[in-house]
Amino acid sequence: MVASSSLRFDLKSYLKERQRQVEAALNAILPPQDPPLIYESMRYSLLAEGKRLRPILCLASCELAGGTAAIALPTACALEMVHTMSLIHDDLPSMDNDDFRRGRPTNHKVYGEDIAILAGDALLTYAFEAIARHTPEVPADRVLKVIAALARAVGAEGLVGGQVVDLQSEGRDDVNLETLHYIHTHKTGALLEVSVVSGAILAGASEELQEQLRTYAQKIGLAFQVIDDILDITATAEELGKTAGKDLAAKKATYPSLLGLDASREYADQLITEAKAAIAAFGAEADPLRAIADYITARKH
Ligand code: GRG
Repeated sequence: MVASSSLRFDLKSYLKERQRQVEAALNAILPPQDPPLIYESMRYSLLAEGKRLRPILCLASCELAGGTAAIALPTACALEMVHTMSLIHDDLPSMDNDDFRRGRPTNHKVYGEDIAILAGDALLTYAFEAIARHTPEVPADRVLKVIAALARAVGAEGLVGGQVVDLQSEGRDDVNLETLHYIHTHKTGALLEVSVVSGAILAGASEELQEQLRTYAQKIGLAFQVIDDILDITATAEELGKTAGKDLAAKKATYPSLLGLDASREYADQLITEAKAAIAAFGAEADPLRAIADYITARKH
């Protein structure tokens, strides 16, 4: 049962305020420095218009688990840095070869491939430095757990693994649901999962609460990707801030291509119901996470 209080929760204002908070923190934690070119390139993609979903999930989860947003803010920034670097590298000519991202030309289009690769590398390494250096008020064992969980989510067990299988699957017509599931749970789901779980770890959540939040995150992570696949077909490039129809053009296996549009939407709805069921034991303190789950299926970009 979903708490009725979530229906009264003002998600629009919540997201706006949290986006403002995260963007101010990102701007402060990564100011322009020397050598100017690399910092300019890093900031170009990091501060471009994004939903800030991963940092917001981290803050919300930390608060649900009894912590403050302040203790999770450096980790929230790190999550956005990792996410941004994955977008920069994903857009490179050797990967997805995309010209447009977050409503502007992709990083390599502006700075060249060499600097774009280095900007991604620098964002990735700085993410871990930011957590380690800027989380002094949290016990060191929790910070260490967050660093280990993020490293695992990003490497060959997570984003990198998902991206590799995605690249290997390109142009093949025998990609089945199992492979698609692997790609998405690793390429997209792993970072969303660690976003939620890291907030809980920083707050000192019990193992039980961490697992409830992990289930919530896994469900919304998959739903997020199913909706992403649907939007690639149904939304315009203007709405998406990136090229639309790319999956179709590349004949990529997607949930709509394997299940059909209607069944894909039903699947996303079912995942969101399951996500909310995982946190049903909580009251109004879980309203942000419930509302974000609903937003994932309602979003237009
Ligand atoms: C992480 C070491 C390392 C390397 C990168 C390129 C790569 C390996 C992985 C690809 C990961 C990727 C781009 C997954 C897609 C995730 C996704 C659905 C992105 C869109 O997220 P939104 O809609 O974007 O939250 P905004 O711009 O709003 O933040």
